Amino acid sequence: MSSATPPDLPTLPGRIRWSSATAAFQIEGARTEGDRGRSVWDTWVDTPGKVKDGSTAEPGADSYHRWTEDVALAKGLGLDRYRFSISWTRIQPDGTGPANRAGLDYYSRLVDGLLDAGVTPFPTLYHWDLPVPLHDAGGWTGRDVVERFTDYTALVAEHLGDRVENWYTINEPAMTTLQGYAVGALAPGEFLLFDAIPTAHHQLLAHGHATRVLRENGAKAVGVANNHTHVYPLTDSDGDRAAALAYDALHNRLFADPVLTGEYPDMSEYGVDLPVRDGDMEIIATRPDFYAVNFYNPTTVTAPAPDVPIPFDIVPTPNVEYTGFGDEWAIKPDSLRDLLIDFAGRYPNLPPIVISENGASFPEPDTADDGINDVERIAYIDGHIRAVGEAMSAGVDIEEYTVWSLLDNFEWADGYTQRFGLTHVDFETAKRTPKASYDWYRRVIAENRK
Ligand code: IFM
Repeated sequence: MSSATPPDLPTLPGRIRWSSATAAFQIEGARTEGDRGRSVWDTWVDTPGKVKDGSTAEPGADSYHRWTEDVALAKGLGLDRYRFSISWTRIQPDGTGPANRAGLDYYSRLVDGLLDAGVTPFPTLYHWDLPVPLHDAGGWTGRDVVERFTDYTALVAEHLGDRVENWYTINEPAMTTLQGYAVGALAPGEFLLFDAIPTAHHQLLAHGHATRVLRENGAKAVGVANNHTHVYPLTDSDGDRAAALAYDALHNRLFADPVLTGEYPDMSEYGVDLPVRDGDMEIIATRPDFYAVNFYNPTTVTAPAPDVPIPFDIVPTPNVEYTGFGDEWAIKPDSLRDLLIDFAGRYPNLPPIVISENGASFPEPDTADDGINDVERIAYIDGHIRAVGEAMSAGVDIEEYTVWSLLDNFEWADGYTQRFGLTHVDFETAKRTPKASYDWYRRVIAENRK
């Protein structure tokens, strides 16, 4: 990766909004404070061997107590918006019943603080922290969770809807289905393979119902944030091209098609029926006000060996550099451009796109006494902002770009081994130190406002 900051700042061919993101479990700490309940991620971190470095999210960046510092960081960047998530277990500790006052008050203070700082709050209702009792009742494999999520949405919307106009419903349903339920790499750690596919339907249905509830409570813009990847066959062989189509269907189309076309891609070859009931598809396909794309890396696949039960084999993307995750996370900004252009062609009624996450982790020290000159992160973000510009020039309607993340934080099963922040966090002291990328992103935002 580049060892020098690019000489000129990336500028886009039109005006967009600029944002940066975090998520509750990854930054808040304060696990039991304010009567927060337990989520599947609490179970995960309490299970020996599940988190790479044996760490927990406690106190982590401790944003529950230091949120004013984080609002100041968002303001200092000149962000239009700050994307954060609301912890279901702070609002309903057991996932049902009346709202917990302390939880509502915490997010209320955060929203007011952002508004006072001139930064628009853009919360996500669900970023993976499913309350344990709901998991015990079947989690996203069952249909009951849809009603529970709708009730939770109503509690939040009734309390914050007077000040929050823009909402993400669910973050990365694809990761919950594929990593959480199919292969068990993330909480809740189920290994259901293709039997995980119904969890996609229940999350998307929950998104559809939440959209209605949020709009009834005055929301101006609602959408789901999906994780997408541009899929490449390793070679031009028929087998590799078939593998690429299969992976594209499972990672991208399974989650985008229902929202944007009202239909699922054909999943019959996996022997799984999606549990669709009358009326579900109309609810899921309620037109979102924007379509949110979390993008990090492309995926290269090849045909699987004959005795393998899945129709693709994921292999390192060749001839590129990689992030701190090694060859699992290839750096290929033009794959973002190509994905966006493909989506605009694939979905004729595509709403405006919001890039709701984009960023990269690189090895960095635990302390930042001498500052952090994260030129690799700058090069990564620079390349992806330019890719957004190229997609805009090709006619794709893009209205927002978001860096993941405002802060170093708890990277799920990878604990603190992967730092994504524009701001370094010393996890011993929770001290925040803006990195070189923070100042660079501030200048990018200012330059693009000229
Ligand atoms: O940290 C995660 C985030 O919670 C969801 N999207 C991807 C990020 C980096 O892995």
